[in-house]
Amino acid sequence: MLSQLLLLFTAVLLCCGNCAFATTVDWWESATLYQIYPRSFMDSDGDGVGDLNGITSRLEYLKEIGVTATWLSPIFESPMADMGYDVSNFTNIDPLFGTMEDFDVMIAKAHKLGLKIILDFVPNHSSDECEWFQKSIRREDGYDDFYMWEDGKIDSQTGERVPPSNWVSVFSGSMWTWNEQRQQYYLHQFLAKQPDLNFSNPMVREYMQAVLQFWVDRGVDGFRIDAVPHIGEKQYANGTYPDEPRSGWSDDPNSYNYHDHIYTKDQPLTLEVVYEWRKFFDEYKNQNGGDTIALIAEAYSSVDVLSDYINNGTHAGTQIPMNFNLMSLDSHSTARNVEQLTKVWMDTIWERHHSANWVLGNHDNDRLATRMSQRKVYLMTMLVHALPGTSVTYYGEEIGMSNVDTECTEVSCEDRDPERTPMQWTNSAHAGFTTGPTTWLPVSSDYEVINVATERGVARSTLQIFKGMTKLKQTPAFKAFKDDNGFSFGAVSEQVFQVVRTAVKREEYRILINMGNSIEYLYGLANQTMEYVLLSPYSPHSYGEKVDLSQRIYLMPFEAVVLYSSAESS
Ligand SMILES: *[C@@H]1O[C@H](CO)[C@@H](O)[C@H](O)[C@H]1NC(C)=O
Ligand SMILES: *[C@@H]1O[C@H](CO)[C@@H](O)[C@H](O)[C@H]1NC(C)=O
Ligand SMILES: *[C@@H]1O[C@H](CO)[C@@H](O)[C@H](O)[C@H]1NC(C)=O
Ligand SMILES: *[C@@H]1O[C@H](CO)[C@@H](O)[C@H](O)[C@H]1NC(C)=O
Ligand SMILES: CC(=O)N[C@H]1CO[C@H](CO)[C@@H](O)[C@@H]1O
Ligand SMILES: [Ca+2]
Ligand SMILES: [Ca+2]
Repeated sequence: MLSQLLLLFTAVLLCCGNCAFATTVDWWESATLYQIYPRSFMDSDGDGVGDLNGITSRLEYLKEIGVTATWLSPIFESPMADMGYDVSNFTNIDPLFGTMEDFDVMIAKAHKLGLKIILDFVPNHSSDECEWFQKSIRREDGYDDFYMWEDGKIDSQTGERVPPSNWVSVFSGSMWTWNEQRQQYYLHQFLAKQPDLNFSNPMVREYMQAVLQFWVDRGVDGFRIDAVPHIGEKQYANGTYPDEPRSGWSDDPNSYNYHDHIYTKDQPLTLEVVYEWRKFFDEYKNQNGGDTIALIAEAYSSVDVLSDYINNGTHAGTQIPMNFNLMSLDSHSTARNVEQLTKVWMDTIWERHHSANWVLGNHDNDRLATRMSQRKVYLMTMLVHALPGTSVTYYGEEIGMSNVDTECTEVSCEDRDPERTPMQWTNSAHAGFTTGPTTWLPVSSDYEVINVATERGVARSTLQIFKGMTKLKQTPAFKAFKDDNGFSFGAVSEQVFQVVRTAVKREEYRILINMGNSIEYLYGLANQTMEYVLLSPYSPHSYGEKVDLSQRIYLMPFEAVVLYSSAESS
């Protein structure tokens, strides 16, 4: 009897261990995420700058291409010293993008269409023009410790006042800037115009939580948190700040790479804050109902650190710490390189949390077509949607937009402008982005060929492949990815990457991607016959054609295919 009970117990325990993952898949776990850079998506009023009404007018497009949720780069009130990543009021819309009413209309329409809206939250700092910072300079009641103020040290040799530590900001130069009025240094991990908030201060935490609440009350479905690792800094109990050691990667003491950032990145305080936000969202959902609020983190950190951001064993944090590994692929990368990069994630994060996401690009990096070449865009599109988990696409990548040579203008002079140019909608003036005479950044010269309207009409365009893949993501075989044997993937030759997705009822999809420029022959891949259901531009195969995988099969250079079989058909 006792042993039977024990057996029963063990069975239950085992099942909890394994089956907890096998049950339901929450919306964010297999979502198709899409990043919009609001300045460049769609202009509604002819001033050449994208805006909220523009986005609202294109929500049907997002629906059409199978997007689950879109995250918007910052739309908050800002002096735009860092393109909106310097927020002066966290609960106001910048007039450049529209009004709060425009925002409400956008959210309402998105929800009606079944789309979710995720906002970019920039907590590591505010603009120096934020009222909080102004109050802090004046040491107004409650705001005294809102930012990171310090007297600095007296250099024993020169007798001069020097910053409290040797820390170098991400954009180079000291992380500490002297403020004449307050007669103290303040800390800024980024620009001097972006003073860091003091997250050891309970009032700061309270204010930032109130900001999050403000937006979820307005219907926002999640947040992408900017620059997460930079939230907390190390300070000793005696009030001093430890200098950071040399990294050996740079000889320029003013460069961010000069130091190893062991005291200004991924500090325990940062994890604590992330856990606090997640707790707040979970409680909010428990009280108000609705879907899970997603917390996405931008953190260029190691997988071990990312693992702790998700869950450190006792506390849950971000559901989606963005996985930037695939962004290191270039035009020479092979299927084996893809395998190595995916393995890094699967061996740690998947092992520990059964969670995966794949990011191909964003507003801080070269476009996919530029990094890997135009004809590999659809290969990567197939890859990120074939892999289990969440896919993240930067606007314009679904049609294969490239970097554009931009020149400095009064509005912007950024080395990151080339990947931020206007979305290419049609082959008419300004690619249909605006009805006005100019655009804030130039439209790519390739817009007459690479645009939504044209690609919509071509059966095997990059856009149609994107749509085909997002549709597959909705099938049981793709949704069942937490079950044992739900998927497998890896390189089947140096150049061919394979992903197999299987549903419980023996429905199977097999995605084969040839990353190389020669014909690839594969022998005895599986003991079954499958059917071609999705084909890349250079494929000589046709839809509905059958292929016997126990025999030799071939893939043309840069060919990618999706094969299908079900228990009935084989
Ligand atoms: C932000 O703007 C709102 C509305 O104008 C205002 O009520 C609030 O005090 C502002 N907050 C800050 C920090 O300036
Ligand atoms: C941050 O706030 C805490 C709590 O209010 C305070 O003790 C600490 O001195 C502040 N830190 C800085 C660098 O101002
Ligand atoms: C402050 O504490 C740290 C760590 O315990 C120590 O290394 C440092 O020398 C102390 N500094 C001063 C000025 O007491
Ligand atoms: C997880 O983080 C929390 C909050 O920072 C901490 O109190 C707890 O000890 C950590 N748990 C583990 C297992 O490290
Ligand atoms: C990682 C990183 O640098 N993220 C953002 C943090 O904030 C700065 C300054 O606002 C942005 O430029 C970065 O993109
Ligand atoms: Ca506009
Ligand atoms: Ca900080």
